Amino acid sequence: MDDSNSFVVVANRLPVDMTVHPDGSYSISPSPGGLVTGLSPVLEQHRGCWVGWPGTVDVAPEPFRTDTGVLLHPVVLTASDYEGFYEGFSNATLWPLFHDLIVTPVYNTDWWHAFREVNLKFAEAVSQVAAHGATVWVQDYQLLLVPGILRQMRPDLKIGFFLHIPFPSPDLFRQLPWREEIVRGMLGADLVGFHLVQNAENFLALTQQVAGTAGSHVGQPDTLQVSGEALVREISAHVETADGRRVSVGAFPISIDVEMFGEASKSAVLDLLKTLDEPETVFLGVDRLDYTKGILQRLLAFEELLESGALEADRAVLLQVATPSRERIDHYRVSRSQVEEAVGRINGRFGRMGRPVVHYLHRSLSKNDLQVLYTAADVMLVTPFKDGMNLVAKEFVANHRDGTGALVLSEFAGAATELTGAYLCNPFDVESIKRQMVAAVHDLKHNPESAATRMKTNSEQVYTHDVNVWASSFLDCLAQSGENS
Ligand code: GDG
Repeated sequence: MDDSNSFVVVANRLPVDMTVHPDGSYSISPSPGGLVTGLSPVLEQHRGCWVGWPGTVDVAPEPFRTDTGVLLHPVVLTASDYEGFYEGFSNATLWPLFHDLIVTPVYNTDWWHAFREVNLKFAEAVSQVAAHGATVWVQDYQLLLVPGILRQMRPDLKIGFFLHIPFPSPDLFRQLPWREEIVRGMLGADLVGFHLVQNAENFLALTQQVAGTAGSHVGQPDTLQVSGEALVREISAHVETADGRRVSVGAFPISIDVEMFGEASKSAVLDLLKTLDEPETVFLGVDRLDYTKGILQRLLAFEELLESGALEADRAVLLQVATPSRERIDHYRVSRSQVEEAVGRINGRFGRMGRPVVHYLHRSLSKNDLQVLYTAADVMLVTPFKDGMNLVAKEFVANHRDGTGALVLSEFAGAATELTGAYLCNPFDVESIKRQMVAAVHDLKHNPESAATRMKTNSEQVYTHDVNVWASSFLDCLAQSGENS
């Protein structure tokens, strides 16, 4: 196997689904997503390699090339790695901390050790496959330590790091018992990228505190200097590290592959609407079943609108797809049972035989089926308490390029900074969600021109800033970054 790759992506997951059969054999199928689409041209052009976990514990296939020539290099994780690194530190410590403590993070030293060990495994795998002077792009919160470890192992590499989730304010981040190691890990990169300027500013403020210039909270006085202000798709902010490197910091809002989210087949949409008994208004929610996504509050808003008569059960339906996610973690189980209890209650109160008001699926749908739902929906409900970006919102608006439909969007989703035609709500305030749902329905019915202008503003933004813009702007900035000060 060729092991000299000049462009390497490293992410927690490989872009494949691997199934182990009862006889011990396994099959692998590609699972393309936005990240894969955005990076594919670069991966293909540069003899690229993708390092990641194939999704099953204790076994992994040998490295292999995809049809498009990308080398997939699996990292083996044991069941105990998976528990401590993935379910523990990544998803019960970092995830809630970085989403502003919607639930309380757990600080567990064994998990931290597992996190360090697994980050070392990923860094070793990259070090093995990366050519001299290669560009390495590290993805997301599960691999926060990889840039730092890799910098020690391979000073010749150009290293970029992108965080897909929010970066919290320094006051919250400072709770983390291992805060200095994490900051040092991130600063191993030449370019650290976030979705939003606000996230980048939080990170810059934190590094200043590490340097002791803003109150000496974290120690190591006078080792880090911050200059400039974070901008979008440009680098003008830098952190000077103790070893004389200059780390660039910027905002690179992620987007989608617009080709994948055009309008669905008309007949499939008509079939669905017929199955639903031709409702006047179709509300839609599509989320991983995660407590950050605000699914319960959205259901409560729908329920209260039915209760007050602002919506009529004969005329409105809510379709909610909740993709199973992190199901062994307690808070996810609680969240699921709350959502399912609310679905049962609302249907019990307002449904008829053969005509529920909430259609709820707890499974993953094909991209095609998802597209049919997007096209059939009148009002998309995206109401997370906190979200790095939220691609579902962008997929829906790309699907409604003709100006039909309306988007109700949480002001705490990263996408709210770009989708200025959305009906913005505060997801902590059920009244605010209700108001914006009613406003969206009202405009669609009585003010269709205004609704269409809003929707076209949204879709234009996404069509002119797709995932290719995201990937190429990050990689251009990475190419310019990292000069010694
Ligand atoms: C993280 C950050 C950031 C959902 N259900 C199905 C399905 N999906 C797809 C959607 C969308 C993706 O999953 C979800 O992306 P989001 O961005 O909405 O949310 P997270 O999973 O939390 O992603 C987020 C993102 O990373 C990227 O940086 O935007 O803020 O939290 O693409 O379409 N896909 C299929 N069936 C489903 O049932 N096929």
